[in-house]
Amino acid sequence: MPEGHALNENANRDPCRPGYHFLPPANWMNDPCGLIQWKGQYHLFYQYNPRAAYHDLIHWGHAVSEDLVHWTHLPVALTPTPDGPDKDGCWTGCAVDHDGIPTLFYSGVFPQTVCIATSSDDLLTWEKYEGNPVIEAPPHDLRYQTGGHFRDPYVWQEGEHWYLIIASKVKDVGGMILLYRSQDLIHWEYLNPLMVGDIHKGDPFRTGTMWECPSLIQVGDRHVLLVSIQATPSDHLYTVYHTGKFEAQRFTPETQGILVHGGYFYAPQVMPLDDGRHVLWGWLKEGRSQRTSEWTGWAGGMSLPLALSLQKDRGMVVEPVPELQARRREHWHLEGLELEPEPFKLLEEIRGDSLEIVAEFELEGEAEFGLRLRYSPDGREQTRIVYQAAQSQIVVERDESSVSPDVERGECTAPVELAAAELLRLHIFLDRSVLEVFANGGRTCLATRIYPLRPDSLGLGLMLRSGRVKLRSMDVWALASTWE
Ligand code: DQQ
Repeated sequence: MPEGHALNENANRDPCRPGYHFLPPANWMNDPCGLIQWKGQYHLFYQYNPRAAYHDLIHWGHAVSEDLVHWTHLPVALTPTPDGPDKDGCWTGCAVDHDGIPTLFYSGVFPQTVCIATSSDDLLTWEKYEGNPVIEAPPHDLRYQTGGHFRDPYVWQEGEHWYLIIASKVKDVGGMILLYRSQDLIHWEYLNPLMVGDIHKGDPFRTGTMWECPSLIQVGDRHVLLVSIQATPSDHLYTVYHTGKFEAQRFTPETQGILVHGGYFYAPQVMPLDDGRHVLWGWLKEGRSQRTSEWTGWAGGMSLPLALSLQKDRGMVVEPVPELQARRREHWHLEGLELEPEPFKLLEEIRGDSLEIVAEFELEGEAEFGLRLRYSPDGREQTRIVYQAAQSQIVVERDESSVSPDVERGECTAPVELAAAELLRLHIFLDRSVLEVFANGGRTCLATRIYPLRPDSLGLGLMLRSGRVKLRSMDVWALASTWE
């Protein structure tokens, strides 16, 4: 095991632990950070407590991949320095290439500050800047309003300047992003707020009390601003995107929306790839108690790598990268099936807890239909992915997803607007306790968690509640785990 990691045998015995999503060897993980492609390799850093399965004394874990699919753990990259500005944790930040010198920006806590570290051995080991912190507090005039909340720096270069945005809040008003500028990455000049939220606004979504993990990327002739929204320190709502223009130190938003629905995907960061793609990962939170996480010895995982792009109407599209097809193993294909109302029948030949499903449905009128998965032979454990045409939404119904009393239940929903006669196309990834659903080419994404306990909760079937629906085609693959 590389330096700084610890194993916990319980983690590998937990049947809910995902097999093909990126996870640390054990213990706690939250935000991806410092994502960078360096000399062709993909480097993933993440918020990490290597000692226990809860958020405490956060380090930066580190892994590398040649293909976005298989990962190798590397030594822990950043460890809090006793008596340093990061003595209580190395929180989220980013990575930049500073004329050939890999440079990490991260949040020192407490108080919250901006610190940097550089590497001279291709990202393997990191040296903290002796003058840390490079920004020691929010701008003086804003100190009272921000309450010292000032974290998650994100840095990029434009012309002869470096820009930095950082998350904050204005007391009783809402979240805020602050903009800074520098020529040397050490001395930073505060410019202005880039965006301020409104805690009273509920439409089209709530914008919370505090913002976290901002990032700004250029996609074609537009910019995309990602912000993760916190309602209370323990209530992470979701990540929202704004498309628009960043010009003359101001961001003018044009469209906005929730990036991934469901309530379990948070704090994503984008890795710009050499081939021009923008690939992002988000933290997948747990949906069971901290007590269970501590018992099983692990908590938190990374989403699949998702490619972000913009449609002509500036709508956001987020799709799993095609490299993931390397995981496909056994394959099943079905086509031309009229869905039938009860009694519900399983697709007898298809079973699994690690599956990829691509399905296309033709529907008439206000149909309600979908799939059941992780289905136990007696139906006591099952999770349903349902499309409700009348409500133009997909719903993941989790009330019976586990016989365990210690799991979050209820519905996770996401809007899916279909044009007249448009097919419903679902792309589903199931990885034991992780369920990610992409509808109609990534126009809608939803991520959620389920924790079936029974080893025979492996069934898959189609269901119809109302209307007429034909399955035009369905492909299912069993997926190999990360370490195969
Ligand atoms: N998690 C980090 C913070 C960030 C939050 C701490 C978001 O830097 O604001 O681990 O999950």
